[in-house]
Amino acid sequence: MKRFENLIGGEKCPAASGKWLRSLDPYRNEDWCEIPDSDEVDVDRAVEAARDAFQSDAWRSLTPTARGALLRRVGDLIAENAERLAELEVRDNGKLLSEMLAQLKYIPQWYYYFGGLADKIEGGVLPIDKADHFVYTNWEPLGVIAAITAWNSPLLLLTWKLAPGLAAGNTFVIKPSEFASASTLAFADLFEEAGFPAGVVNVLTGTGRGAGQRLVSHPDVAKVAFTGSEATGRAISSSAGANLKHATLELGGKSANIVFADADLQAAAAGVASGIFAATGQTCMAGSRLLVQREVYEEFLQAICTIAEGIKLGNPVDPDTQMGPVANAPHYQKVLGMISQAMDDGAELAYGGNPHTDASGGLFIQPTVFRDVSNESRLAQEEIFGPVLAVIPFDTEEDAIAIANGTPFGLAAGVWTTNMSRTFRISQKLKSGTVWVNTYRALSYIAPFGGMKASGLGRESGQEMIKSYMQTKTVWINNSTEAVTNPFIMRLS
Ligand code: TXE
Repeated sequence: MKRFENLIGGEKCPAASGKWLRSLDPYRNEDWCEIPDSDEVDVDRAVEAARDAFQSDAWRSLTPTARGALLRRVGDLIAENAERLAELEVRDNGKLLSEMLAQLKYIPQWYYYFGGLADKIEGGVLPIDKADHFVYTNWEPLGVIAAITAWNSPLLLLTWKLAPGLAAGNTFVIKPSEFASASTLAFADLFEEAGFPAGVVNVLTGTGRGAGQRLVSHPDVAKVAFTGSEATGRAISSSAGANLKHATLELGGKSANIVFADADLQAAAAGVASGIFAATGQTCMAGSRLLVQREVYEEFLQAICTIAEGIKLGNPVDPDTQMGPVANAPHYQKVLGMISQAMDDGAELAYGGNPHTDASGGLFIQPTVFRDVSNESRLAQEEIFGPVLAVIPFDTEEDAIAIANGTPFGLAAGVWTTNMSRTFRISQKLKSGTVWVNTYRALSYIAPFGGMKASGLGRESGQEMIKSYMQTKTVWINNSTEAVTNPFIMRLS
């Protein structure tokens, strides 16, 4: 079986304990590789390597312009290795090769963008209110960043942290999800190939309990950048708070796609299907609630069920496949459990609801649609992270806003309408970090992304985000030749 190793301080190495975890190919439903089962010993070594690299001349003496050049070089290497890395991701999480390859081809843009930004973060000279003082600010990196990622899009989620964080001058210890670590371990090699000093980018694999917990509470970690479940996000936030660390948290969602009767219904149906069935529904931004205005409710529901019925499930590397398997065995059981829970709670199935079996033995679940769902039900309130859509009718714009905002989450929302003034009104009132109008699942390195309420803290991507990996320093220089007037009171004038 293929083995991948940690990267710590520039050295490829197994876990100090010699233990390995197996990783599943969810399409073949068989283990295909082993990754190190790292523990506290490995975490401590990796943080030490990152801390030493942060303090080293090799990293500190690089000008921001030189760091930017390294980021652009790594972007080129990612583009050159896109196919190989996408294939590893697909093997580990069963998502479509077409989707993972499209991500890999776009990922370099984050490195080009933040590489370009590295030497454009300027401090300022302050027009200070004290005579004979020269006061300036500058932006400094935080130190060692712990990046903890989920299994659904390992390299994209990592890049959202790594590109701004490295551009800002930090060093990293990365712990990918134990369910899909192979691509991250292979990806990390590209940084040294690009010329980053050893120890700037370190990766170790292992479980949340075994490696993750120690990493987020390590005293030499300055910030935790996390993508994953709400429950783990809360645990990490508590730990970061108790240890006074910075944290950004990209958590789950229960995003609403809102379809008004005046919408282009054909375009809306395609957008709604992409929001919930693409990636087998395993995206934080999944549009897992569909709100449809009552005049077009039956017609639109029918259109969605027809799309669901026509979806081709199969081998994720086959270009004709539209939906791959669920990424791992515990998650497969969880999604099926939530479907049967919804049925026990009285939800009415409009399509699907069962495992889908084929000769591969893969972990397939039918695209599933529930109709007339109550927004108070668990089906409408809890993130399923699978191809399961809860359809809810509404009458007025106010109803739609109340239903859309009526969950603990606030990651994204989709609005389908041809009424432009409604577009502005509703975008202001939706409590979500992103609002897509007449589109869905659009992302860019230029556009901030992240959640309100239980969907997280902080944002990723966009110019401002580089500063979430930095802190300000204020320097006061007294030019006066006179002695301090009164040493026993604060200098206020
Ligand atoms: O996520 P976790 P899992 C949802 C989805 C899924 C559920 C669980 O519903 O079924 O979360 O998935 C690390 N300290 N999402 O188990 O547990 C862990 O090792 C430090 C939504 O994969 O949140 C992994 O690297 N680290 C989501 C990462 O955290 C810890 C994407 C995520 O694991 C830790 C994925 C701890 N105490 C799943 N516990 C989204 N919103 O995109 C775990 N980890």
